[in-house]
Amino acid sequence: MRALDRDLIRCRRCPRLVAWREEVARTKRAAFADETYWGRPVPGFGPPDAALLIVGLAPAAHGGNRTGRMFTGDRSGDVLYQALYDIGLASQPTATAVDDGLALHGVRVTAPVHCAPPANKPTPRERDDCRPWLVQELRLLAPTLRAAVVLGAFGWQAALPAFAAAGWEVPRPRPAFGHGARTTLRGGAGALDLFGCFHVSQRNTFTGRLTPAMLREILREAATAAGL
Ligand code: DU
Ligand code: SF4
Repeated sequence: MRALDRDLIRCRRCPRLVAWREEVARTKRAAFADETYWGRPVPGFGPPDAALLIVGLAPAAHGGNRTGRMFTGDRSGDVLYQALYDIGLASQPTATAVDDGLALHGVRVTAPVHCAPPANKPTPRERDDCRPWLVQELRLLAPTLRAAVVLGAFGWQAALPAFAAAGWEVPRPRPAFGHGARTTLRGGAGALDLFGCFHVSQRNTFTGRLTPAMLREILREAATAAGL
C-alpha cells in the first residue's frame, strides 16, 4: 500500500484537477494563510489490512487538499471521525492534521477521486480516469475487506465498477444508491457487504438530511458485517 500511495501522490493525469488543487494550494483560504497546503493527490487513510472501507467522493479543497489526509481538516471529516470514534473505530473524535495522532481501527477511508475538484464536482471523465487507483487499493485490501460504506450517489456510481474490476461480483442490474441501501458482492477472497449512506457533507448534515445517529447506525451495521 505504501508503494501505491507513493505512486498516487505523483499522479497528474487530470489537467483540470491538477490545476485546481495547485491553485487552491497557492491562493489558500485566509484562515490557513500561514499553512503549506498539500496540493497533491490524497491517499487513502487507515490500516492496509482493514476489514471495513469508507468511500467518499473527493478531497475537500481546504480540507484533505490542505492537510494531505482524507477528510482531515474539514467539516465533513468532523462528522465522519466523530461517528467512527463514537462506535469505537477511531482513537479520537477529531482529525486536524497528519500528525494529530488519529488512528483508525480496522477501517480505512478513501475516495474514488483523489484530487480536490472545483465545486466538489469531478467530471465523469475524471471519475473514470481516477478509478484505477481505487481498483489497486481494493486489490490490496481484498484479503481482509468484508464490508464497505459508500457515502453518496457519486461515490456509489464510481465505486461499483471498481469493486467489479477488483474481482467482486456486482449484481446486474446494478443496485441503486440510497441511504440504507445494502447489497452483497461475492468475491474470491470472500463476500463483501456494501452499504449506501448519505454523504457527510454540510449540505446533508446542516439540513438534518443526515443526522449523527443515522450515520452511526449505518457505520455500526457495516462494522458488524465486517466483524469489527
Ligand atoms: O512523500 P512524503 O511527503 O514523505 O509522504 C509519504 C506519505 O505521507 C504519503 O502516503 C502521503 C503522506 N503525507 C500526507 O498525506 N500529507 C502530507 O502532508 C505529507 C505526507
Ligand atoms: Fe490522478 Fe486521480 Fe488526481 Fe486525476 S484525480 S490527477 S487520476 S490522482
